[in-house]
Amino acid sequence: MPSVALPRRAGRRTNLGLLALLVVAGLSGLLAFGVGTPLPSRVVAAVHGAAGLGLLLLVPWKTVVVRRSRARTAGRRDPAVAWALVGLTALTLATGVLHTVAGTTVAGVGVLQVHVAAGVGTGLLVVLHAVGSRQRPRRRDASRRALLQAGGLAVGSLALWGAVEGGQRLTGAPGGARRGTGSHERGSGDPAAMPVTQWFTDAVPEDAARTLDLVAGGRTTRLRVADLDRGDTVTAVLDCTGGWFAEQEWRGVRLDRLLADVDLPDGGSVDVVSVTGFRRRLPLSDAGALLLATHCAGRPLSAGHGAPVRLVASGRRGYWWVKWVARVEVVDGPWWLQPPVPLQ
Ligand SMILES: Nc1nc2c(c(=O)[nH]1)N[C@H]1C(S)=C(S)[C@@H](COP(=O)(O)O)O[C@H]1N2
Ligand SMILES: [Mo]
Repeated sequence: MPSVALPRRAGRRTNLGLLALLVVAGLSGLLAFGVGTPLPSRVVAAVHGAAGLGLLLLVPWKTVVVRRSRARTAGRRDPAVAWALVGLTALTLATGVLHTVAGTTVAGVGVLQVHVAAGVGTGLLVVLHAVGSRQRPRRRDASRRALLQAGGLAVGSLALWGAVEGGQRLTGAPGGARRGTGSHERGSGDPAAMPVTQWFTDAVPEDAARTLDLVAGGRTTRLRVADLDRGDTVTAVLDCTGGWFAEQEWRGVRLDRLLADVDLPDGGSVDVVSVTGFRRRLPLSDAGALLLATHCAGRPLSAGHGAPVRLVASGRRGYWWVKWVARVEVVDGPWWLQPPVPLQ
């Protein structure tokens, strides 16, 4: 019987290894929504992929652990949570890999949306499952041997991730051309081919604003959208957390130019608010890198892409790029005083 060949401690270590990988995968997955600049997003995506794939390395051991504990605790513990956890973990992993190799949608379903939902569910079940089998930390968990095993698991996970990524590049699979964030290219230089994407809380409005209210120092100035095309251009990558990206040339007015005549509070922020109510707050210190765009690739924005004016926030993920902007308001408060992702 295989259980004889597996010492007790190995069972405990398998579980700890799985827990560690799940925690790292969950945290790096959350973090992936927050980073948009090349190096940090590459590191976070690599750690996320490796932690997920690393779970596969422990499947043979976990199988033995489960068999043994079933024999020991037969009928005493409700296995429903455990099996739901297996199912959701498998779904999360499968959709993660599917997104990597196949792209953003399969049969009309957003693969990454399913991945995120299944991942959140997995996180909840991990908590339930771990509470049911709570363990105290033990001296031996930090023994030389345990640390070597943990290091081996980390190296093995990264190697598996490297093999998947390298394999895609060698075979010319679409996943080989992904950006560091893990996103697939969709419609660079061709806005018509770029997806129209809303955050799960929002929809394309029937009527977009014709004017933009600039609120600063207690005064509101109503600007005509036509006056916002001042010829400032920036080439920037829109990278949606739904798993696609596109590079475009955007044209409009840089936010620091728009605010040139305004008294700006030290350490203040700017609220960029859509007609739909969708909003993001950004630090004023970024104003030189932010653009209110009326044009994309030399043509006026389409309704779906935010006409008549949208925010272009280079280096930030897509949900910062507020579309259908109706109000720009300078505020004293810090930018981080808001939900980390849009909730309205
Ligand atoms: N008002 C508003 N702006 C928004 C969104 C939204 O739902 N509402 N979605 C954001 C997200 S998540 C992305 S990825 C980009 C998508 O821009 P696109 O539709 O022009 O490709 O718009 C951002 N701006
Ligand atoms: Mo997005």
